[in-house]
Amino acid sequence: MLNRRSLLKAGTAAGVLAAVPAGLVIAAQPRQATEPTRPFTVPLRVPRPLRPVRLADHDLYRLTTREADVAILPGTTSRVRTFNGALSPLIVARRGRPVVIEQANALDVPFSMHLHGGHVPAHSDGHPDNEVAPGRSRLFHYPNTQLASTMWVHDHSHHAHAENIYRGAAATYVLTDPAEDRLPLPKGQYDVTLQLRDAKIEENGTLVYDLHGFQDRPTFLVNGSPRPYFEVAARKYRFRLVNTSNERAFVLRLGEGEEFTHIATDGGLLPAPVPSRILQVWPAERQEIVVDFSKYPVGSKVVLQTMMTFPGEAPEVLRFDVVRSAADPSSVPGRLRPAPDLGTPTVERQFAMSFDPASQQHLINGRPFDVNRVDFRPRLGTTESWTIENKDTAFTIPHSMHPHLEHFRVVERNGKPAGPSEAGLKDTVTVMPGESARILIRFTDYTGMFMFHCHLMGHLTMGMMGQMEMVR
Ligand SMILES: [Cu+2]
Repeated sequence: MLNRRSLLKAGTAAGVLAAVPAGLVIAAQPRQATEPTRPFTVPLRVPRPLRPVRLADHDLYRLTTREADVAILPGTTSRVRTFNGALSPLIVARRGRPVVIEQANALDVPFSMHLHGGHVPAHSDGHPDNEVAPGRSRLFHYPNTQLASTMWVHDHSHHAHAENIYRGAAATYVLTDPAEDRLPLPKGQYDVTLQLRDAKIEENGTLVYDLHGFQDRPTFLVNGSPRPYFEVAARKYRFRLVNTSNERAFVLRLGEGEEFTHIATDGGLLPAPVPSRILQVWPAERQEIVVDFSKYPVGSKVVLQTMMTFPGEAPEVLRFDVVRSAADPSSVPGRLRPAPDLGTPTVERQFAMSFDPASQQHLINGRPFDVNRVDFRPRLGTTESWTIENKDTAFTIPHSMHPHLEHFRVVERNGKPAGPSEAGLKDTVTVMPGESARILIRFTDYTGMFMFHCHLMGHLTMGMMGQMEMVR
């Protein structure tokens, strides 16, 4: 029998998850007393891209990881961990133009920068062996040879990473390329990054962190603002959603269940747009959509809400206020980017994800993370087939798999072909209890040690990680 304490340690609430595959009902519970703000009183902050130092062959950014007092709830400030003093900063990079980030660590904990979704050499991947100690600095090299996509930057120092992410240190990293630029998708001010997450913030502004407190984070933040509103023109927008939560999944619905267009996932554009009314965004995932506000009269207010909530939580995430008309030369073409051919797999691997109540650890193939163990060694130039099985039917805990370095394709869910919304490149796949996913992953050029892990940060902290060494 699972008691409350072990459930908290384990991962999530059964009743909540049961709603996901079964049919997604709107939570209609009363407002929770611990939620200190009313929704839609704060405007959305839209980050401007950080300005690099432009050198001959790369763009240089200096990011200082440090604490800062930031206004989140109206009338208060919250002590958070940041890059350069701000929540949700944005870096925009260009395919073929390398980025170098000099990270100076002014926190009192180690920090190891990881570009989530980045195809980067091992020395710049944020392996726990490459932690930047307090008071030290280090260069991270991002070659940007991969296809356009929305990525994000967060800590990967083992043990401190969950708290560093929770306390706010998360940057969005958008990579553009000429092929995507040529498409008539919404651009400029109509292309907006939205970091989504949950938090527990007391009325005085104190941000409360508890490794096991995932059921008590009732305040939803978008780019660091609590349930904000965003004034939009009556035209199409591209939204790049990045879930930077430790454990929270967002199951998003627009207005009364109106249609939007799903255009991209973790690794960039889908082969073709997918008309959608529901969008799941699991921790660390990116999902991109185009919303056409021209169907709403000026003066309309359209609420984005999540349909998977814990009891007592308000479902609202963000409100779009349609305040003006505007010309709209943008469109969503019927073909976006061909699905890459990852080749024929010659190696098969199984990954059983499970929680062990005796040791209170989360395990992959029965073992917790050990930095002195290499779990396997993929050969460069080969394609592998990985089957990820979530064995946690007793605890109804979702798990995900995030291999560093290479994107993959989800080819099967529970033995059946995956759907069109998973037809593009992914780097994080979530698997529900008792279910499985099969992915194809091809190892191309970089050798060295890289991590793979569940991206529910509590699970990762409690052991659900391994390492693979790419070899020639
Ligand atoms: Cu997990």
